[in-house]
Amino acid sequence: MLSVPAQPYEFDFDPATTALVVIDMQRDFLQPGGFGELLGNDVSLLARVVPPLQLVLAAARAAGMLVVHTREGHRPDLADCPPAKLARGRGAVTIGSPGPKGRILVRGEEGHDIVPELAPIAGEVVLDKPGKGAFYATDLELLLRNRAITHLIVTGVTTEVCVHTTVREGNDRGFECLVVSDCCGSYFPEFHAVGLQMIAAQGGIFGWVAPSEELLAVLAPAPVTADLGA
Ligand code: TIU
Repeated sequence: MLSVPAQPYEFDFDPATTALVVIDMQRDFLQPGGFGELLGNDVSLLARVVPPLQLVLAAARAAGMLVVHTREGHRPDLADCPPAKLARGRGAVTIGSPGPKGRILVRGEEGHDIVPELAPIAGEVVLDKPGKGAFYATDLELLLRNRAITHLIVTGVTTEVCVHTTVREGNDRGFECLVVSDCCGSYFPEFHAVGLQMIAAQGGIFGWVAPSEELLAVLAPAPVTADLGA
């Protein structure tokens, strides 16, 4: 059992029963011309999430943890996109419209895929989801229960939208969720800050929050150097 100093108190977990969940680190949210920019956001604000998340991903892999990558998006015929989602924002350009990285938020298009720095490797779960939460209309809960997963370490974008929705869904299903603060990001820094506070407030109403530094210190501790003076 490992113990990470966190808010509101330490998060205890066993890597064997914990999954790292990487939410929607897709070109469509992180790079120009995708869904994030279409919604009026400065997508460059999310780039800072990538370096610490690379370290956490490497540590989770080294610890043999289950890794789940999610992607928000839709079938090419948009049959799984609610009309309300398609219409939201009243834009001329919307989900399914052509963009510089292919059709926006459509599965199989370049923009829909995960940024190369965080590309999944063989054996990892890549979960396509039509909504904000990773449990809605997916087989995520079944996959986790089959692996006896009880704890989730949640990262990705955006903090107050897909990360928050997923943590709320996971918490209601009985999963213990740790959100890694610098491995999540938002187009709105104030939403990021308050979103994290909302998770850990009230004794951890939705879960725990800790920076990657604290997680890495227990998951990937520096190799012990020999005491040559002895
Ligand atoms: N992945 C995710 O958070 N989807 C969004 O639409 N986020 C926004 O912040 N818009």
